[in-house]
Amino acid sequence: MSTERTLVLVKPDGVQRGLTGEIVGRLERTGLQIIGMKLMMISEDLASRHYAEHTEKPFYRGLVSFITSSPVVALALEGPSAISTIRKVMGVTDPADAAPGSIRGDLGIDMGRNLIHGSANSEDAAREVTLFFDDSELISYDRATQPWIVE
Ligand code: DAT
Ligand code: MG
Repeated sequence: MSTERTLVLVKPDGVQRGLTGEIVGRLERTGLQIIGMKLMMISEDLASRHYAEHTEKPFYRGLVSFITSSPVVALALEGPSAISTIRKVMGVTDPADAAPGSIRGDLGIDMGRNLIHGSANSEDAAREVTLFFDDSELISYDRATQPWIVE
């Protein structure tokens, strides 16, 4: 298990529905460490860079329109296997197929309102953390609980 960083967005639907605390709580309870967190609006420019891989998809316009429509909460999380751990806690893309116990499975019912973004792989994670956070916004700090989380 290598230490990784990953980017999470609580999407506009999560913030509007008052589920930010519920979602961030689930992320924290994994044991991963929050090293960056902020409420922000995503600009068209940031949205197009973040979702560059989807430019040609039929749902692209709706996706950009949705993600720029209202504030998101952006988080950078760090820890062992952070990327796959967050993807597991999120559930698969379509909430209708996402497992019970996952954020999307428990809290969502529609693909276009799936509550959370999490980096898909190490290349995306490195790119996305840099896209959303300046170095000065990421904080490394010791936790007294660390030995109770990682052997
Ligand atoms: P994920 O967010 O699970 O990484 P993705 O990167 O394939 O999924 O797609 C990005 C977002 O685009 C996804 O969270 C919701 C939306 N999306 C994906 N596929 C879609 C589809 N077939 N129809 C509508 N929206 C879709
Ligand atoms: Mg993705």
